[in-house]
Amino acid sequence: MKYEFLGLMYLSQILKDNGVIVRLHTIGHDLKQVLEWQPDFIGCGVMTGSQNDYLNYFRMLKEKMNFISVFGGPHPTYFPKIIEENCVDYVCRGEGERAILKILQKPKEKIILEPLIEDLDKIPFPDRELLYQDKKHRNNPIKHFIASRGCPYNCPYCYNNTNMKLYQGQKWTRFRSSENVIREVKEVINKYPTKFVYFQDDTFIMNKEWILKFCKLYQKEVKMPFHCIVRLDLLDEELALNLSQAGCICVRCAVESGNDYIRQNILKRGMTKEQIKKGTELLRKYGIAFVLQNILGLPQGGLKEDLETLDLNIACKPTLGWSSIFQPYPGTELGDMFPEVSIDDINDNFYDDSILNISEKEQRLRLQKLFGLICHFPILRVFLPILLNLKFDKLYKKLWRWNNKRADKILYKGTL
Ligand code: B12
Ligand code: SF4
Repeated sequence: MKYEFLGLMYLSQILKDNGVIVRLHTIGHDLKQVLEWQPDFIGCGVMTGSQNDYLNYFRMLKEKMNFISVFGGPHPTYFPKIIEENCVDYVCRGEGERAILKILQKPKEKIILEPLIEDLDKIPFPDRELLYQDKKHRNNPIKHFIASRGCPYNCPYCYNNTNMKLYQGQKWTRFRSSENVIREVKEVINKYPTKFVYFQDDTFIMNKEWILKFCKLYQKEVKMPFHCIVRLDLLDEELALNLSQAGCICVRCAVESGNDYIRQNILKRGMTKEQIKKGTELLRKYGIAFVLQNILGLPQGGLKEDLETLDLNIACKPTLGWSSIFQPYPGTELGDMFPEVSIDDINDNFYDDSILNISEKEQRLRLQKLFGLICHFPILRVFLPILLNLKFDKLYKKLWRWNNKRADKILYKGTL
């Protein structure tokens, strides 16, 4: 686990505050301990792609002991039908802080969806001890945080859109106060080895007033290098300056497609090429390293459109040009355009293959592997028509890994 699973840590703190004893178990590790401990409840946070691993594991556990199982996290949120599985006793849809306490009372209803918590400052800080008992996590110099919940945009390939529908009539996008976030960051820095702060918010700069205040406070009170995710159309001179002064040394931002029709009409990004280029110019001007994220293999386009994406990236000179292959996630607007795709067809990686019957598939899968390398060495661009037809897939995968590692060193300024 390179990432910290904040959702579970948030729930653990809520449970501990309510007198519950909580332990972390990673599937496949120290099963004997779980069997000896005999917990009353076992919960899991599941993302689409790994649901069958969890179901199989819980089936095995259920054969060995009695306990109540609780399935939460994104997958059960969007696919509550998982309750029909014998090994699933409760499903928590959406935010778990209120739901988990309700489930402890063993209610009759089996699918729990509680209203959103309006004031995020009221949520206790995540229980880091849960994860940091493991030295590898404790000593990881990069510590993760989240300052907001939700995103106001409506990209049809993203589950954010699905959440908005789930919580219709409630305020989906919410922010913690800057003071609250900074208090948590300081607590973590003082208690655990930390050299780098990683914000995993969907769009960290969506509220200009909030982010400007945050930057000032962070610069004064924390000063540690940090990462966040930005939308390039929201970046302006003032924001880029403030982010860089506060210590933001790297960001991730999505271009998604270099083809105007696909980006604007299919992916509904609401972002022009000019805005993308201007945003990246600002990042370069203020010395902020950046990863550009892209989606290749969209069925509405072919290799030509994927190459347009590459060319736009090359023009933006990213620290890392990064791309994945389009996955039609059922339950998202774009995913539902492919009813032949079942949720069990989706695997947990979107790099190696496309489950759709896309044109020029082999070449486009190769382009995904070579994407970052060509952005870094644009001189290779002229050789692409040849490179994409060579069956050097193993080599391309190695180059892809090498280039990601190279970029990580720059992005995190040697903290890794
Ligand atoms: C960081 C992140 C990751 C990290 C770590 C994930 C993690 N579990 O924390 C990594 C890199 C591993 C990751 C991987 C992927 N991710 Co991701 N990721 C995120 C991101 C940006 C933040 C997660 C986070 O910390 N949220 C904040 C916490 C507080 O919320 P939470 O985790 O949802 O937890 C709350 C509830 O879900 C619930 N809950 C969670 N667990 C449990 C357990 C129980 C028992 C209960 C009762 C409740 C409960 O209570 C929590 C507190 O309210 C989210 C977007 C987002 N904003 O949430 C996408 C998101 C979760 N990822 C998504 C996707 C698509 C993926 C990938 C499939 C991408 C890919 N193809 O590679 C993979 C999945 C790999 C896999 N199958 O295991 C989708 C979800 C898709 C889905 N249907 O599952 C999201 C929602 C992005 C989006 N908007 O579409 N991801
Ligand atoms: S901006 Fe990002 S997080 Fe927000 S809806 Fe679009 S893809 Fe999802």
